[in-house]
Amino acid sequence: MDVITIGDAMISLNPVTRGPMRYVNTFERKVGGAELNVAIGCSRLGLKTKWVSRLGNDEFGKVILNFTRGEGIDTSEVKLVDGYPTSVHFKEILEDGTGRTFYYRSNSPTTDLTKDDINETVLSGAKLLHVTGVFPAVDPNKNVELIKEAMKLAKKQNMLISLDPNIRLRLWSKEEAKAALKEFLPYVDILLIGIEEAEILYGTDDPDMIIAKSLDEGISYIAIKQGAEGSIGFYNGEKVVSPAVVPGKVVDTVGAGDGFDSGFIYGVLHGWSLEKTLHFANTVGSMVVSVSGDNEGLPYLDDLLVRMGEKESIER
Ligand code: KDG
Repeated sequence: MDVITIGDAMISLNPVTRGPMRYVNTFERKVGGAELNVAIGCSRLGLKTKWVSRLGNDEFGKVILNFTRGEGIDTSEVKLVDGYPTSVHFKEILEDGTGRTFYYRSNSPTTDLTKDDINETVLSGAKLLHVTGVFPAVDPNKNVELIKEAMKLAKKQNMLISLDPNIRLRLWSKEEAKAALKEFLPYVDILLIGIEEAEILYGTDDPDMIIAKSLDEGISYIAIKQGAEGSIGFYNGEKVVSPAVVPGKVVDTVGAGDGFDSGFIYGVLHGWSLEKTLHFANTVGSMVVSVSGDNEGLPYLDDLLVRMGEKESIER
C-alpha cells in the first residue's frame, strides 16, 4: 500500500445549469468528498490506495462504494452501516466555475467510526497517511481525537503524514478549525495549504511567514496552493515558486486542491525534486477544473504525461 486516507464522502448533486442554485432545476448525481477525491487521484496516477470510511446502508451508499471500488481503491475498511443515511451535497456553479456547496451531512455515517476501527492493523503497511480538515469538522467532538490517534499510529510505523486543512466554514468556525488543526501540525510531514487557510491557521498570507511558521512546527514539505496563481513550495532549505498551469477552460473548480494533493504526494513518494513535484501537482489541479464534477477530471498518469508534453497522444 502506498497511501491510506480516512474520510467522509457524499453523493454530489452537480447542477446541469450555471447560476444561483435557487434557479437550478436539474442536477446530475456524482460522488464527492475531499479525502476520497485524493484517494481517486492517487489511484489513477498508479499509487496503491486505501480509503477508510463508513457509508449508509442504502442505495447512495452502494453507489459510492461501487464507484470507489471501480477506481481500484482498497475498500476493505469501508462499511455500509444502518442508522445513518449516506450524506448528500448540492453544488452551485457560477459562470466562472466557482460557486457554493450546500451540505446535508449532519448525521454522517462516519459518525459510526471509532478509535477501534482505526487501529494499527488498519494503518499498517503503507507509506503515507493523508488527512484533511473535512472529516474532523464533520464530527469535531469525536473525529479530531480520532485523527490525532491515527497520526500517532502512523508515526509509530514511520509513515509520512500529509495534511490538507481544507477548512470548510459551513462545518465549523475559524476558531474551531484553527484549534483542531494546530493539534495536528506536530505530526505532519507534508502540509498542503490554501493561501486563505493559512490566514486562518497562522494569521498570515505571506508565503515566507507561512513557511517559517510551518518549519517551527517541524513540517518538512510545505506547499502553498494559490489557485490560478500557481503554488509555492519549500523543502530542505529550498523555496520554489511554480507558475500556474493554465487550464483549457474553467468548468468547475471544486476538487482542484485535492488533485494538487494527489500530484504532490505522487512526487514526494517518487523522490522527485520540489520543482518537478510542484509542476506535476499544478498540472493535475489544472486538469480537474476543466471537467464538471469533484473528481472526474483527475487524470490517469498517461493523460497527465500527454498534457505535460512528455508523451504523444494518438487520437485515431
Ligand atoms: O475538496 C472537494 C470536496 O470538498 C468536495 O468533493 C466535497 O465539499 C466536499 C467535502 O466537504 O468533502
